[in-house]
Amino acid sequence: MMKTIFSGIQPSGMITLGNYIGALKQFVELQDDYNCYFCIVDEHAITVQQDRLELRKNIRSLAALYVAVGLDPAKATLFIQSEVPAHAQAGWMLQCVAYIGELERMTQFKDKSAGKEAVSAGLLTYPPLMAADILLYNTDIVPVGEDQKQHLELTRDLAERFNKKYNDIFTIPEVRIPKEGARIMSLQEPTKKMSKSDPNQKAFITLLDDPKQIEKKVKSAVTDSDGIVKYDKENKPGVSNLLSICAAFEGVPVAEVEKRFDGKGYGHFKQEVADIIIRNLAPIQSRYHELINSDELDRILDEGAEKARRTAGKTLKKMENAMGLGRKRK
Ligand code: ATP
Ligand code: LTN
Repeated sequence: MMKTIFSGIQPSGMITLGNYIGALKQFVELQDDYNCYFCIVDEHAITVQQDRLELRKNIRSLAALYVAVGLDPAKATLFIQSEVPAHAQAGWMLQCVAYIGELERMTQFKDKSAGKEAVSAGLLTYPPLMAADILLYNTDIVPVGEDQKQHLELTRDLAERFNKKYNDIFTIPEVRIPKEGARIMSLQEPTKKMSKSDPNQKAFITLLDDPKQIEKKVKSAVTDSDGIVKYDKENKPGVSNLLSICAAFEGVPVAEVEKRFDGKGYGHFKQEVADIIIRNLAPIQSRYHELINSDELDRILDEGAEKARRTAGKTLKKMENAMGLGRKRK
């Protein structure tokens, strides 16, 4: 039987090169060989305050990007998390299986709550909801960027704990992290990951930035004063990051890109990096603009939600039966 893949991206801002290289690009590569579900996890996005209209816009934009990067709705199920109520329901059940201590140890929680006064309870209980997303589809593999590894480990722990305590119903999922570009760094602080909710716009490139913006952002990317294009993550994080971006776009090892710039200065290097990004994003952007206001996009999302509801509903019933909720149903 075909194995199942599930992954999600938060509509918490414009999709960045980090999201593309770490997640979306893998999704496209996997869709032919797996039964795929790709979700727009809007319920995860509201763990931090979102503007209502912005959130709506970002949800639709992410949906259009899913298709524009090459996901084929005939092969992969594309849907919005909040349109499949089983996620929130299963998320609650898994919150009751998770321990506060293990949730407090999550680095994403620590990073996002650091220095804040009012931290939502949802920010802490985010991982059981993510576990619900994954486990509802009997997922075998979860393609994500490096930063999600810890959440995946927790998902496996929760699934195993549930299987042992209640009934053996969950498949234990495996994480899949790309070889190149699993962690694209901020262009302004290359020791920090590129993040779509970074308040500094110059820190990230979005999939919808125009050529001028891309060129400007790459040219102002923080590097070093060596003047040598060489991959050295420790001592040259900025240059290494730009090399990783090229390697990921071209699907070649970093060493190969590095060789091409042997003896070349940063000015030349950055121009080439900008050109590679612009060239690769152009077809995505033109498809995006065709889709964004189309009825086709709504049809895709309606069908996706319907299919997701069917699969998720079956697992939810099994979970309710295992835990003894409500009355026994088939
Ligand atoms: P936010 O800033 O709102 O936390 P984000 O940009 O970190 O968002 P997510 O929606 O949390 O993005 O992540 C979606 C997917 O993109 C995940 O699989 C995540 O691992 C991947 N991803 C996010 N940032 C990067 C990055 N800098 N490099 C590689 N992959 C990334
Ligand atoms: N936690 C992820 C987003 C996410 C996800 C998922 C990823 C929510 N549910 C299920 C994979 C599978 C993030 O912050 N990037």
